[in-house]
Amino acid sequence: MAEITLHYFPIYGRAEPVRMLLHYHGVQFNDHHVQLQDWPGLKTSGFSEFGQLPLLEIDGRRLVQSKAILRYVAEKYGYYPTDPRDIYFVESLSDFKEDVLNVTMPLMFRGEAEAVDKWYQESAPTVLQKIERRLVRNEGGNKFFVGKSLSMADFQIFGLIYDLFIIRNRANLVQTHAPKVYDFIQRALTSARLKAYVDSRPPSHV
Ligand SMILES: N[C@@H](CCC(=O)N[C@@H](CS)C(=O)NCC(=O)O)C(=O)O
Repeated sequence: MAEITLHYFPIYGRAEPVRMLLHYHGVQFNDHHVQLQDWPGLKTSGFSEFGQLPLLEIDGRRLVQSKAILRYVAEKYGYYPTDPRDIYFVESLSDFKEDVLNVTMPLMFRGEAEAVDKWYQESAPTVLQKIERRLVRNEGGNKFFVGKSLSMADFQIFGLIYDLFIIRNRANLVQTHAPKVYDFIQRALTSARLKAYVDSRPPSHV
């Protein structure tokens, strides 16, 4: 089988749901961490169509744009719905997650502790409550985010909550403002492959 390679910086960020889905599904892939000093050369080489990472080499193609990459692997491995209503719920959640990342990633990157704390205190509760409401309106919140089976949205929200709250000692915020989401995270961690991955991955530089 042709090799699959994911190129991204040594951070979780925009590539992590793709890594999580591939690990969960048991897909072998090379997880290439591009070091910052190597990036300017790679960027100007035209390797990435839009001059950004992540980039996934798969099926003889180079795919760019993290959400499109995730959608591609979700379709390929069976985590993308076919019903238009479910597609809407997956995509709107995906866009909401992106809105959150667009705020939090620059904050984390700049490493301004005060601004980060302010975000957790003032904005995080509302974000969590919105995600909780989405989960609860599907099957009472006891299963998946969309429909009756695991979808791309579950990987995105798992990645967002796990990396933004659980590993940053903010699990209490999730328990308080999004208890069903907290249970969802615990359920996801019963997947041996996903758990093995998150327990063994290198720390994110951001
Ligand atoms: N919309 C793009 C954004 C990609 C993006 O901003 N990538 C950043 C890292 S998270 C990057 O490549 N930065 C280096 C650069 O732009 O030179 C996506 O979702 O993939």
